Amino acid sequence: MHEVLQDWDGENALLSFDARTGSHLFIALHSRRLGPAAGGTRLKTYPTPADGLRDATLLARAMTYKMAVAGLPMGGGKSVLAVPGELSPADRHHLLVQHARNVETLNGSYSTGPDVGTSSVDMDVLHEYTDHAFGRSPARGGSGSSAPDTAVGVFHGIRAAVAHVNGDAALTGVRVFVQGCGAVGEPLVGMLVDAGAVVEVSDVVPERVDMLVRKYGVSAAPPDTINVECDVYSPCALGQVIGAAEVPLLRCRIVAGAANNVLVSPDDGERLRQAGILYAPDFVINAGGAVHLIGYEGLGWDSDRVAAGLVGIGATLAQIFTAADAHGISTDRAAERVAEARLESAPAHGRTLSR
Ligand code: PPY
Repeated sequence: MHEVLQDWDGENALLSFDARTGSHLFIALHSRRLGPAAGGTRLKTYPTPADGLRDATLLARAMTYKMAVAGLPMGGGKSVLAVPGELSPADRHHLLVQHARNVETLNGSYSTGPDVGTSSVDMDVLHEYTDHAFGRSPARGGSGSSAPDTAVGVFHGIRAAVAHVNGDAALTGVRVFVQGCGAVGEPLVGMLVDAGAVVEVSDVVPERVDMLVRKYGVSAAPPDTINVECDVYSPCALGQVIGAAEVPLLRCRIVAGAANNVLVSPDDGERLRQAGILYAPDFVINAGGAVHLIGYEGLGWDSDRVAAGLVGIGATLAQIFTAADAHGISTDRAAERVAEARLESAPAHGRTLSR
């Protein structure tokens, strides 16, 4: 675990262990340069506790860059609840309470929200013990699931990428492979089909694939394949799907999906560029969830303002694609430069949320 922290450039990490459930609880607070840190709580089983901590630290860094590029006045953080396996409802509740207490000790320098393995209902539980949980259910005063708006942001991003490659954002007849059809992937499939795209889907849960095939008339690819011939490959499940071994297998012109940390390493961005594949940087294209949560709950935006923020994801990507071409660098690097410029123009010391 110390090695994980030595390899990381974040501000602070909170590590604890819950004996009742055998779970490790991690909060990684990467940067508060642009405001108090925020980022979701991921609940999942990892091969080792150090893998969970590494995931938290890398995801927290991605949140810093996501907020910076999206122009949101927040820093980056992320939580990981590394569970040994499926928990009983009572144990899961217990673990969430422990997590809420940890969040509360940070006094607002970090706020959480839903992520892979957690939902609005879990945020309702956290909120009983801390004020610093975004994404509660509407019945409990929250803005509800951010997943549909994440899908809207990805949809705008796919259009921007198609426009950059084809000179036209129209999706009619464009072949899109959506890998992972959960809370974000499914609404994305619906929007793509409505826009006339030819959609192929895959998921680790066969019933989900069957449902989408019936509901939208899309075709199905086996899970774990990435060499699907298409125009746009849209990874919407877990990250780390594109490494040195995968780039040569890809049969697409564009990679544009909702998953966090899609690339195994930053070098993979350059590998994609050299392969002639346009990559929509994950922390730019998947910012719709953050726009939704921070917009509605942190900044008091109405739905028109949030919708404009989601459209802005496409516009920002178009600028990043153009800048990458102009400088002969990967789109990932071009997006990092946008984030780094915003971060460098901010005061060096983190601020705490005053409300
Ligand atoms: C993400 O975009 O990956 C998030 O974690 C979204 C988020 C943003 C702000 C607070 C909590 C979760």
